Amino acid sequence: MVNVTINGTPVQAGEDTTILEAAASAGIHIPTLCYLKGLNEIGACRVCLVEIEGIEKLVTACGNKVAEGMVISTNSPRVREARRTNVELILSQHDCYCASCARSGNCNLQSLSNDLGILDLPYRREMPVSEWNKSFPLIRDFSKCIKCMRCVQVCDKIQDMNIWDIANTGSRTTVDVSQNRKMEESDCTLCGQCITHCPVGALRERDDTDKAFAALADPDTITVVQIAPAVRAAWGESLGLPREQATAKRLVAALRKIGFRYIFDTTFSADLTIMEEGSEFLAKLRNRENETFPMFTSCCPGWVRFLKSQYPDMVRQLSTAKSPQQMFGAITKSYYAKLLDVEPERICSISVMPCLAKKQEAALPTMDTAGAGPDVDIVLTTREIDRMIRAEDIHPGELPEEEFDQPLGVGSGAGVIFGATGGVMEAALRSAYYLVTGKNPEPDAFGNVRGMDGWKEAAIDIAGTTVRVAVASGLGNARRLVEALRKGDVQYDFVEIMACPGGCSGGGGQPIAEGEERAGVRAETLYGLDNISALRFSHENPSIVQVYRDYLDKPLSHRAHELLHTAHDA
Ligand code: HC1
Ligand code: SF4
Repeated sequence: MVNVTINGTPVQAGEDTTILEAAASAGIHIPTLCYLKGLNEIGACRVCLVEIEGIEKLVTACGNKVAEGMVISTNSPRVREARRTNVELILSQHDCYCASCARSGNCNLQSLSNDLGILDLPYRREMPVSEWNKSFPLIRDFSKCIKCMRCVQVCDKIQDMNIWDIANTGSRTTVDVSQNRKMEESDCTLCGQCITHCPVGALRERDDTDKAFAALADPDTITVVQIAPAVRAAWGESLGLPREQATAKRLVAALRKIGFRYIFDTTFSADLTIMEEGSEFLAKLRNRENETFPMFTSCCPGWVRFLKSQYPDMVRQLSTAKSPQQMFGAITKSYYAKLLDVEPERICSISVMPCLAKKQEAALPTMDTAGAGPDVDIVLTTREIDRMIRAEDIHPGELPEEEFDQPLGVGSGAGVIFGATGGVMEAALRSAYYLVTGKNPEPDAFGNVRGMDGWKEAAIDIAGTTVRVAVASGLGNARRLVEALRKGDVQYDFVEIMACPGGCSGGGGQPIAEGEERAGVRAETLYGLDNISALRFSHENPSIVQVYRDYLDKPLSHRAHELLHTAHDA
């Protein structure tokens, strides 16, 4: 332990502690902009400058450690002036049109410059202008980039994709796609982690809310919405709703108020995925000698994109089951169009997802199974649906909860936990156990694949057969796992991978909580919902039983193959 004084207060801190952490431990807040604990501690923005007695130069609090006897000031006149000047210099190269920025009201730079009372911009310079293909699901606005390097670090260190790099020099320095490529030529997985870690509005998703409003305004169009599992754990965050109020049913009420006609639950088709993928896995196990293991889950389109570009020879190990989003779209434009007795062309199928890669997945040419255009016409992120709610001046906290429509609005707790890392595996094992033994396991029997660890493994006994499973989230972890498989260091039968750390609950389309990782808290909400659900098994979902009885026949049937499976090689 070392003893220091911060702003006149004696503080004890461990030897390896940064000044920033030592101050925080004493309740003294030092503003930061580029800092991300453990990931970006490079002091690029120079906002966390502090003064140390006896040292002439101001130093960054994030990049310097405490030492015995240090006398530190975080708010001396020199510090205040330098901090202010540094923020003014950052603003000099930043497009400050806050009113038209996706991050307005949720921007670290905006609040910082407000807090510092910066009311003039003394150092304005020309904004860099660069071309960007705005039809790509991920958009960079160079004029808003503050070169904090967070996107570079997240993409390199967490996702191991190295898509971003520093470009140009001097005052023209910026961050751009590495190796002089266009974004659409890169291997970007569209995980969106660079967006959720950007402190300003330099990165965002393509906005598709105008398409949704256009569908709502067309009297001939029937809008059918599906809400993804992880959205229910996060949608209220950026609307200021407490967790208890931000329920799925209150989101249903808000969407109905916007004017969406039928509102369903992706947990229904998560259950359908379990039936198909679980049956596929069991069929592979029965034919073990002729199959390649492990089988990989295929519901995360960021992971599917990753595998296609990084390990194309392993794409055939993906389950052929489509993701719940796409199964839902295919069922909507076939079975549900029949139930409504309308032409599928009249249906606009809209999904609300915690994810950007889902926008690209929905646009794949193979995802037009019903022959009525894309099975999912519009994909909106959680952030976009929140924006639509705000645009309509709806205050969900004032609305009573409303039920999902039927029959595609019923999902089990097993479907709900799809939104957390390990959830797909756990849900699949619950039903696989039933399909093999004819009996339900304890609903929590496979809970050992829960938790936020990036790479988890378990050996599960199903009627005397040991099934080796693994679960990874975050693409850096996915790469380590795949490399270990290829080297023969590990052997698994079934592997779940989600591109985003923590799974969909930490998805790149979720509300942005500056500097905070919310995936774990959101996952707890999902496990809580599963725990209190009257329905814990996908195979017991009455709507699933109905859709097989009336339309699909049985898992892996001819029609199920046509609608619910794909080769993933588009
Ligand atoms: Fe996900 Fe999925 S869980 S991919 O993480 O399999 O996006 O929430 O909707 O499709 O169900 C996302 C979440 C989501 C699909 C399901
Ligand atoms: Fe990297 Fe993901 Fe951002 Fe693409 S979306 S640049 S893979 S962090």
